[in-house]
Formats: sequence, C-alpha cells, structure tokens
Amino acid sequence: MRIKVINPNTTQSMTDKIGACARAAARPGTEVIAVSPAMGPVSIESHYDEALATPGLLAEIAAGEAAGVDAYLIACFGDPGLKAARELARGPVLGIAEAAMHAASFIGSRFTVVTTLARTMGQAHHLAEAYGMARFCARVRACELPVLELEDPRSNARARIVDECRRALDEDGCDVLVLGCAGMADLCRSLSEELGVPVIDGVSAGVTLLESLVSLGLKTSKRGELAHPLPKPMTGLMQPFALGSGAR
Ligand code: 2AL
Repeated sequence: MRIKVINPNTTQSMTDKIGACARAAARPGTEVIAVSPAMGPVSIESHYDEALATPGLLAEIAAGEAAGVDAYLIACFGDPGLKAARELARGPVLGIAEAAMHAASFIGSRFTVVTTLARTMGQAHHLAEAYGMARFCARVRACELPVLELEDPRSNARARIVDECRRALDEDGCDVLVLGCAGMADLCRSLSEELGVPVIDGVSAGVTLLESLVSLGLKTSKRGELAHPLPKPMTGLMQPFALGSGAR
C-alpha cells in the first residue's frame, strides 16, 4: 500500500526526518511518500500558520488522489485541514495528534502532551476535546521551544524535552507521554527508554493505524459530512483550488 505523509510546513529537513520515522514504523510492503507543500509557512506554531499551511496541504491531497494513494497522514500536531482533507480523499486520513492521543488511550489511563511553544497548548486541548480524548489527557505542557530549534543539532532541544517529560511524570499523574510536534519523532524511542514509560510519536502511530485501516479495507465515508466538496468556482489566488463538476 502507499501512504502519503504530508508535513504541512515547508522545512525539508523536517520532512526528511518525518519520512525516515514513518518508514521505520511501516510494514515491509508499505511505500511511504513523504512530502511538504509547495507553499506555506516554514513551521506551524499559531492558528495563522495553520490556516496558511492548509491550501498547500490540500493540493498535496488532491495530487495524491490523482496518483491513487491509499491513505494520508497529516504530520503536524495541530492536525490542520484534517476534515477538509477527508472530504477530498477516498482513503483514510489521520492527523498525528488524533493518532497519538488514541494510541495513548489504548495503553494507559492518562497522558500528558509535551509540545513546543506554550501558545500551541490551546490547540492541543481543543483537539483532545474534539476527539473525545480530554478525559485521558492529564495535562498539556510546553518547552517554549520554537519548532525549527528541533532542526538545529546544536540546540539543547532534547534536554529541554526530557526535563519537561520528567516534570510531567512527577506532577501530572500521567502514565503515557505524547510528543506534541512531528519534529520530535526521532526522539521517541530513546525518550521511552530513558524515562521508562511509553512515549508516543504520532508519525509512527499514525502510519501503523493507517496500515490497519487500509488492511481492513476501510475508506473515508462519502455519505454526508465527508462527501467530496461541491464543485464551484473559486476567485483570486484560490482559482487553482476550484473543483470540477466530475461526480465521484
Ligand atoms: C508542529 C508540528 O508538529 N509541526 C509544526 O510545524 N508545528 N506542532 C507544534 N505543536 O508546534
């Protein structure tokens, strides 16, 4: 099967890292296509960034549909554009926050999310509520780490994440940790070994959950809310996003 993993920010080093982690988690027969959009913010750490990352992300979903991709993973912890992507796609689409939170609920009783900047904590809380995961969420914590510092090998990002994880285990009553950024995916295994609790990265969790859904023959339901969007003209810069009248 072919799974397209879309890093909705345009930083190639982060897309490469996400692709490597997705491939490491995937089954031997799975092809992982890791991309970032042709346009958009270099990192996503605000609602403004999320909104502007979404058109490029949707263009990648549309290209994937034309190429017959089986499933998609939106590899940013705010899960930007998830519902719109589901409308466009035939196969299943997951966001990494959604995948990680659900995986955490299967193996523990309470998880803490450790994320980047404090300003992104509201979106993590919002998603936990929206997914029915709030009762599993002990707390959302931030390291005050800009996303692109995760791409700088000279930064002390890992040490700051470890410190915050230790505070979570001491203070939150959690038994599982969820990494709150796709750029942390490469740290997951070593953090879990160092901290002695399950640490979940939504990139790996998302790829394996998608493999399960595709293996079950399950696709996005096209009855009702997630039906293909209605064809209509778009104006201005959005003209290329107009959908044709071809029925699906
Ligand atoms: C993210 C993420 O996963 N990718 C990105 O650019 N921003 N999430 C976050 N909480 O900062």
